[in-house]
Amino acid sequence: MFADTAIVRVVAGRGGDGAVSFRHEKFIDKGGPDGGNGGKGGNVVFVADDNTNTLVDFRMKQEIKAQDGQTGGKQNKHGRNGQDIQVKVPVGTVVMRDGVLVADLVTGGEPVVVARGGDGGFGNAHFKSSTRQAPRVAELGEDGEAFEANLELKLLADVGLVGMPNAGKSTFLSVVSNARPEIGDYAFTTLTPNLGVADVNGTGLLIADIPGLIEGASEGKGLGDAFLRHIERTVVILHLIDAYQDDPSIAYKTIRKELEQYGESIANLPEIVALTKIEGLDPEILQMQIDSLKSAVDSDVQVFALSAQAHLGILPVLRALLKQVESTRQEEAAEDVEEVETLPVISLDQGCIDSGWEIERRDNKFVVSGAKIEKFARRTDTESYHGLARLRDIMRKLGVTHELLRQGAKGGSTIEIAGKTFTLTEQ
Ligand SMILES: Nc1nc2c(ncn2[C@@H]2O[C@H](COP(=O)(O)OP(=O)(O)OP(=O)(O)O)[C@@H](O)[C@H]2O)c(=O)[nH]1
Ligand SMILES: [Mg+2]
Repeated sequence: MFADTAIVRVVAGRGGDGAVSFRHEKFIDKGGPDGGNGGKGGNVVFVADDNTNTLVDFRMKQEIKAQDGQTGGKQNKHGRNGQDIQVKVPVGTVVMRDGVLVADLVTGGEPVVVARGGDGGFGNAHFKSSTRQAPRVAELGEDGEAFEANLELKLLADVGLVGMPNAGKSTFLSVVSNARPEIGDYAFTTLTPNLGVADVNGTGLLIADIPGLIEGASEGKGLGDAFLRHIERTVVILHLIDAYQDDPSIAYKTIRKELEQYGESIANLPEIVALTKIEGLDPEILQMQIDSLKSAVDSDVQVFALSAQAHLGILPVLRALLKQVESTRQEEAAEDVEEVETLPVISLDQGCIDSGWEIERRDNKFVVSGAKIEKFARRTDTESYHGLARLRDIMRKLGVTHELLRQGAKGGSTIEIAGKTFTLTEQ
């Protein structure tokens, strides 16, 4: 079975909790704190794999979960980090979360972290200082990222073959490349995309052949237009048209309309048009067909005539395709250079978490938000006296407490940070 879309829940590992522990030694009544840190939760990692070409495996999976980090132990023993889970996906897989792009796996073998494991909490040994000899506070581990991932496979080919069913797309691919797609004298022989590499003067051209389109494909007629997603990332469209019909420009316009309906990502791609199966055609009739097509296409669109079966007129088409691919790739490379030059340098240093915060009144609560204070709150065990004491201390240092009081909060007021609730002061 072929599948080019799938939905799967990805769950990264939770960080392990830090431990509270004190050294027990002979003759020493109470030693220093020795509770170790929790381990980091494992990441969910996708790797684009050249030998995988469908997302069908994900149709069977409900959830992909990485290992949790382990809790810290006595004697400064750090909890073990949770193991990453690595999953193979086809090259060209796009991962979306709530309509936002998370990852685009365009390079084979390159691992991409899709969901990040939670950090482990610090054990009490971490909180020892000259003024605090016996800290009883330890942090909780943080949850790993978890979300429903929408996967879509969008092939990364140079050339996309489009046309009506039976136009000769698969035959063309089989003649110019190493691919051996199914060919038949009936509509919808091709049910899933085929890929092949054509060798043009020593340069490889990756060509994608998809099922035929018919009028109304964008409304789901025939096999619909879902397979057009595989054409979206190609450089150029090769639109093939069967020469055995009264007026090939009608077929051309029909398919063109479906491409426009699909959207700009395809409608704006450069296009090359070719009449197929011309080996037995009377030259005068062929010329009429070509003229009719030329009057229908935009002035910058080239029109060719070929026969895949008789190996006629193929090379000029391949050369024109290659020329288009090379010039587009050159333009893209130039654009990339410009982007690199103008992009500001963004530091990904985890230490630079925004310490800004704000307070909002909601129901009877004071809700505090802000990256840094929320991170601390997530790591706080609100059941623990020492944990809460530390969080309240951090709130004081960041100036949150002062502002809360100014806004009318009292000792018994409910404070909410990162979904955790507690009172402003110890009651
Ligand atoms: N005479 C002649 N017949 C051809 C030529 N190319 C393809 N055909 C025939 O046309 C029919 C359709 O060919 P396919 O390559 O399967 O067409 P397709 O466009 O892939 O069709 P779908 O997969 O259904 O969209 C087959 O019977 C082929 O043998 C050609 O150059 N000359
Ligand atoms: Mg076919």
